Amino acid sequence: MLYLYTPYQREAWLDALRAALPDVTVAAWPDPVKVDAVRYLAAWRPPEHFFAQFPALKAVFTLGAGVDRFVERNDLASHVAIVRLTDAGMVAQMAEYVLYGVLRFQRDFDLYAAQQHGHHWLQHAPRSAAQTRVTVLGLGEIGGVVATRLATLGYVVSGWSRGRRALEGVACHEGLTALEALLEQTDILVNLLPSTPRTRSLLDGPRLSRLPAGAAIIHAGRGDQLDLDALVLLLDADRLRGAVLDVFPEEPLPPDHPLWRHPKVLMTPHVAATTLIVPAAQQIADKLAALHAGGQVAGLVDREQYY
Ligand code: NDP
Ligand code: OXD
Repeated sequence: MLYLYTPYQREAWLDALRAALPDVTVAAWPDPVKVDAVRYLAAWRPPEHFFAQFPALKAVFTLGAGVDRFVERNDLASHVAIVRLTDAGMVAQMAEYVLYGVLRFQRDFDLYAAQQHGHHWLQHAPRSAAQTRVTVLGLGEIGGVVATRLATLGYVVSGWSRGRRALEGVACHEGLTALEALLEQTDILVNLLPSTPRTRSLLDGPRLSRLPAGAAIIHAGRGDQLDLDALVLLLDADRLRGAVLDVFPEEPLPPDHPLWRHPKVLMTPHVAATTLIVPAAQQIADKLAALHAGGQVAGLVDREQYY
């Protein structure tokens, strides 16, 4: 049996999972269930202690790509597999989101929007893609595609990951020392990292200060990776040009936070790439079948690495 916990769109998830798993009994919280019959869970943000009630649990399928809210829970025994969504329609959305952000700064749409506001007519010298250095942090399922697509469009793309990666058209780097040097050669920084103990607070004041004057940030990984106070200081000092922010330490951001009104910031409510229910349900069904058959499962989380 597969039991579903989701705070969002419960009925749509139930329908999609039942359609994708015709031979599996699917039920959803808060409907009563025989807890010892539940082998699999499909879940997003369940309350504390939720997982502990299922003694025969084999795997949890997450309803998103990021697993930061799963790996550190103490109600998930270490033998229970955590399997995350891989792509399921998110890669295309993220590639669009990042491209929008890159074009905003490369083609000066941020400046022109501000000028329009002030009834100000001023043309800026164009900057080509080939003159724009974009660095993508995180070269996984999502970041890898984002980086190669930007390279195809002619941007000068560098990428950064934990281990060595090779991606066509992308100068790939790894390790913290490489990051410091990379930041100094970045016009637009794109963050697509998972939240782990090593990436939390990664983009702090000193690292942000390494970006060249006039650099911009597109931030769609996780909210705990970017120091917002340092960002505001650098924007206000005109050291940084602007930011496109999709994820925040607290979501929604408190109403009195200065970023809501910041003229150099475009904020979106964690929508850079949202889970598409039907392809995601099909993916969960395929992963469940592979797991059941003892095969390789894409998206199996390495709990030691936190992603
Ligand atoms: P993956 O696990 O496929 O990729 C993660 C990438 O981050 C890998 O390249 C990995 O390196 C790299 N990485 C991890 N830790 C480090 C580190 N310490 N130093 C350097 N690089 C590191 O994840 P996805 O691409 O599927 O997703 C990435 C993240 O995007 C998610 O975890 C989530 O936080 C965020 N996300 C945001 C969405 C939104 O709407 N804003 C939607 C979906 C996801 P290596 O290649 O060496 O393993
Ligand atoms: C995800 C997200 O991790 O929506 O899937 O951020």
